[in-house]
Amino acid sequence: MKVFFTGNSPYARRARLAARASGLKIEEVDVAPLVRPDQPLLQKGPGGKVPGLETDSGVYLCETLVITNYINQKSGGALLPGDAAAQESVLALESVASLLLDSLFGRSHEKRREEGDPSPAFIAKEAGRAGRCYDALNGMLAGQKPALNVGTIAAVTALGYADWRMAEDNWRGGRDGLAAWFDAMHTLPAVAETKPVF
Ligand SMILES: N[C@@H](CCC(=O)N[C@@H](CS)C(=O)NCC(=O)O)C(=O)O
Repeated sequence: MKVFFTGNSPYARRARLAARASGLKIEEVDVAPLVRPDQPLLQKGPGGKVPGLETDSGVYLCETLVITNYINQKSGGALLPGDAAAQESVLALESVASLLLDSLFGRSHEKRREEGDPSPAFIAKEAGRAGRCYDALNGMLAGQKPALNVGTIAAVTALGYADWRMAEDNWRGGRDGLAAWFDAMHTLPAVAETKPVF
């Protein structure tokens, strides 16, 4: 199995963390830069985005949630707890963190758009959504020990992306429990090794 990534992609980081936590043998293939005529992912599917995953039988998968779900299934459930209630909590965490990352990613691109002025209404709406997500993550993760599952992988990645692209959100402000959890997660080698460089 192969996971295709580029260095600072928060979506690809989720797939890489899932790969490392799964216990499976998964090769990580750096396909940067994505913008070039011979971009290799376009040979595999129409999207050309990271992450991508090639299965052992040569099928190509895209979209982070599909990929992490596939890795979890192939690993026999290494990325989700077995207990039904604990599993639902992890999925609830993954869903909030996923929508936070989508919101941050969209706002970051709106701020950096190359043509025309950024939309203040769009930026304000997404900033409000991100604030609610930070609060929800604080409630879910304060006091939790570091561990890798689909929920914590999505959360640490979204917050790492916020540090890089949305420092003005100051997500740590008034959320000491979430900040302590985030720091503790970086004692895990996989998390420290995949941290975005900025
Ligand atoms: N919905 C996709 C988003 C992935 C995504 O947007 N990846 C970015 C890098 S962070 C990308 O590949 N961008 C290249 C492009 O837009 O062509 C997912 O969940 O995997």
